[in-house]
Amino acid sequence: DKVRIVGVPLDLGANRRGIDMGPDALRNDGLLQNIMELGIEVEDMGNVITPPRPIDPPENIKLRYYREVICACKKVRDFVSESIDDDFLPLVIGGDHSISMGTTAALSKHYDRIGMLWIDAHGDFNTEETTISGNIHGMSFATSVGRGTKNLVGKMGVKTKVVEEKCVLIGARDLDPLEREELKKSKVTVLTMRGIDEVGMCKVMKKALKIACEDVDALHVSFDLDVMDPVYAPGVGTPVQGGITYREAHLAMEMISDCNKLSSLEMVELNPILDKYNITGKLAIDLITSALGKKIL
Ligand code: DIR
Ligand code: MN
Ligand code: MN
Ligand code: MN
Repeated sequence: DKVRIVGVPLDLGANRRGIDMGPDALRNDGLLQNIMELGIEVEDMGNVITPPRPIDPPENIKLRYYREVICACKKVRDFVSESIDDDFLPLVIGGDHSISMGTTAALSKHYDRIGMLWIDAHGDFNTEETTISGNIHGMSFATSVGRGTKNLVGKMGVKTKVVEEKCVLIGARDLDPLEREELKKSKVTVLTMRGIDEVGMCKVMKKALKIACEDVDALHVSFDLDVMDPVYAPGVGTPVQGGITYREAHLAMEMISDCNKLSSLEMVELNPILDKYNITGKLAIDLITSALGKKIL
């Protein structure tokens, strides 16, 4: 097994400063060492260059800084694509969640049928038409399955191979009204916090993996740290009460590792400025190692 790290210090897809420091915080907390200790070869491609925050206010308030976000995502696409060419599993560390548009574009160049787990308090299923905030990190799931306007969809120059019916949203508890309606009409399976409360993470993950791992040639896992309960992950841009616990998150990652289909992993929305004693960064590293095969026994 070989892993290549792609850092994306982007915060223009979100509305808060600080997320751009996520990738370096993870490195400082020992991301590489922790992966190496698993006996996995790991390379760090460093951070992609992201455009500076423009001085002028965004020209389209329903799609804030989309030119800059697209520019950064193209670089993510190229780094991730090169990693796959070189037989490395891409580990993309954010950065705000808009970077998924670059990752899924790269995967779409290499695979024909991609399943995806989107682990997030939010749906990220907005489009330019449904968004309230205008922040692109709330649109990256929709864009990755080809939904939305031409201002985002197709901008990576690759037709998406992420299959909507092979996508599962896990841990959702904060959906915007129109986003919610679009999700319900879509073929995405939504496994909410209520479902986790009712049947437990094990059953939820079994169902999710059955959908996203069978009859696909790649599995992408996109993990937004705000899916965690803020008690365990205070260092995120948009914390939401009532999230998953430390153990539930680990169980999910261990089950992902066990399915042997993982082709790429994203860990996003770490905000070191809001973190307390780096617990969110350290949690992110623990979760990454679990997904990469770390076992208790
Ligand atoms: C909200 C928040 N639904 C939006 N989304 C976030 O801006 O569209 N996603 N924070 O992670
Ligand atoms: Mn290639
Ligand atoms: Mn998200
Ligand atoms: Mn989120």
